[in-house]
Amino acid sequence: MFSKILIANRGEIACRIIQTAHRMGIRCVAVYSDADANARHVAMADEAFHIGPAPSSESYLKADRIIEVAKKSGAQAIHPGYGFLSENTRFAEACETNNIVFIGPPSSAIAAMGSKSAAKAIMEKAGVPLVPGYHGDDQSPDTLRKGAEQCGFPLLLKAVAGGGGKGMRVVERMEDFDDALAAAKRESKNAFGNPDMLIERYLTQPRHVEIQVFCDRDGHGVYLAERDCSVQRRHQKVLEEAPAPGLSEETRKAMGEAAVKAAQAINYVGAGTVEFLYDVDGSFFFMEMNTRLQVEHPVTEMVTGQDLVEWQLKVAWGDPLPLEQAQVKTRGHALEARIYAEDPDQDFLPATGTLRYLSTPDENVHVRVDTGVTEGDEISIHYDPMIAKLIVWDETRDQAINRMVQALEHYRIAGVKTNIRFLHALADAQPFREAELTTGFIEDHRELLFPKSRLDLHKGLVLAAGFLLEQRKSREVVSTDPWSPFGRQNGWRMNSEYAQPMHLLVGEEVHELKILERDDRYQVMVGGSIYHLNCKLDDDSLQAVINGHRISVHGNLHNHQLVLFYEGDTFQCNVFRETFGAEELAGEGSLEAPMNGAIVAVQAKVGDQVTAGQTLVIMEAMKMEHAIKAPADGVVTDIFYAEGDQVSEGAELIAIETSDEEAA
Ligand code: MV4
Repeated sequence: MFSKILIANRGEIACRIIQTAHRMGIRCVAVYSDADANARHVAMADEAFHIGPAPSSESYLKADRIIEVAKKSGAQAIHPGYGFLSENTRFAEACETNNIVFIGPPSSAIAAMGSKSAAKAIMEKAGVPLVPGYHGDDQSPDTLRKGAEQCGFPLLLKAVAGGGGKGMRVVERMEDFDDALAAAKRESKNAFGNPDMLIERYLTQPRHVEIQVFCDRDGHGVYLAERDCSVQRRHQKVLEEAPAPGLSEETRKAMGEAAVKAAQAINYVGAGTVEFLYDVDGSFFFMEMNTRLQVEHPVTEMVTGQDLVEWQLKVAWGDPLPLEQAQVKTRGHALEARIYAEDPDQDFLPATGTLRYLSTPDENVHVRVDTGVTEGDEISIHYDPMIAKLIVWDETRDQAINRMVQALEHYRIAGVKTNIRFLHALADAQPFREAELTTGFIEDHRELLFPKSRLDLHKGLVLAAGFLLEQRKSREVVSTDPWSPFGRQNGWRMNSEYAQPMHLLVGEEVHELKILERDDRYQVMVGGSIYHLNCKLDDDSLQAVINGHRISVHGNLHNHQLVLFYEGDTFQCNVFRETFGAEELAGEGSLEAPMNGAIVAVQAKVGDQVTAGQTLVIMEAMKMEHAIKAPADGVVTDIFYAEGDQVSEGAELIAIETSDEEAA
């Protein structure tokens, strides 16, 4: 077996590969960009080499540099993971030329699947079912029109050079065909530099079912069950599962055998996926073949009990397949949810920021978390915004869904917007439980997938108050930090008859709460209602009883931003200092922007002598002004922004050298 391999990737897949390699006693070399110097995959590897700046075009896509590192480090093989160089024929060739094993198929197999029409021709010859239609070289309008007539309507025009849903156009009637063809050709010429089209019968309610295949160097092939990846959004997979619900044993076998034939037709070696469109009547048609290990491979691992990276390493080394077809068994049901940094309420706009609080569900036989990040890491614009894959397993699909819903409730992230609440709604939606799986699922069930908040406003406010009060109590005892807002003496008097005010900003509205404390119980008055609150905080976990209803939430307070986590949902508010006046809880002690916002004023110059508490910069964010104050006496050494600049949360605004530092 190899003794040392290089992983030409980053993030969760690099970590996942290293984990298996280490279990097999193989050393791992990582590569990293400027942005990833402190990344988890670098820390996990035995050694790591810097390969360039943050943009992947200057780092993870630099084939020559990576091969150089492999040679320098003595790595015998390169695992490309997915994305980046994983399906790049020139990279696979370059490995071959340099006597480095490419842990993937031969470059000829990657090339064979690169063109849709060539792939279809190969599959047709191998006897793999194709969607009826036309995929010939003759692109004259007459031939295409004849192809359309034979195919029938509705039909789909697909760009030969397209992929991932790009360059497709539905045509409903022959009368529309000529115009649609001309438009599709123009688009494809612009987008892919190739106007060629193929024609397929359009399936209106298809499912995406794909087969995991594996081939060794002796030409033996097996299939390891299938995955249903129908739940997608704009051709991005969101939830995947194995096995595909409702697939008959007969269809499974026929599809599996067709997939192995497809792989063998191109002399495939290693892990591959053959994607099929599966129609309601049980028929299936070849769509495309992915010549890499896929993101969603863990669901296959969970139901087969096999480690696919271990299989890849063995096959790449030249070993025969670990199992024969008859030995491949599946058990139970697995689901995978992709946790992304994105905002479902803003059309899934990718989100960036610091994972300032990150708590993951416990891993066990039912729950697996594949991730490449840890608390404090940055989600940047440079790479895919996937934070983690959450994978669950149980004996039945229904039980697996319950596991997923619960595991999502235990996945808590603050600092970056995520799709966790959306995934929770999706997994818990009745049509999903009933396995109403089609590629239109998300579009067809929008009303279920953007639910109202799981905490009503008053309950959220009362819980927020409870969290803040209990956290302050616990910190009063231990805090010796003079800058801690919890160490302050003004404002609160406990056990007094005077109802203390508290101001919480939710969205754009400030809510005033009045709180009375008596014998460790609180009375919270808000919006004319009175709530009896009893609560206990243990680290970040709050057990509260509100008017006789026991409820538990987790919370994270960062500067003045409080996030409560409840049943997969979050409740967020900003906390004002409890004294009257515009000052807030946060500010002092930090020279960082407390949130995304704009600079309103800079009240210091480089070289100024400033005193503790002096306002240096004023920011506006979420309709409030925030004063950034000097934490101690010192001299301003740098100012990083000017009036009118937009800054993101956590950005250093100003640097001061404190008098202590000077003395030291
Ligand atoms: C189709 C189809 C319906 N009929 N082909 C989209 C991505 C590309 N690889 C193939 N795709 C489709 N091809 C025929 N003849 C519907 C889709 C399709 C789809 C397929 C799989 C997963 C999600 C999808 C979402 C929209 C459309």
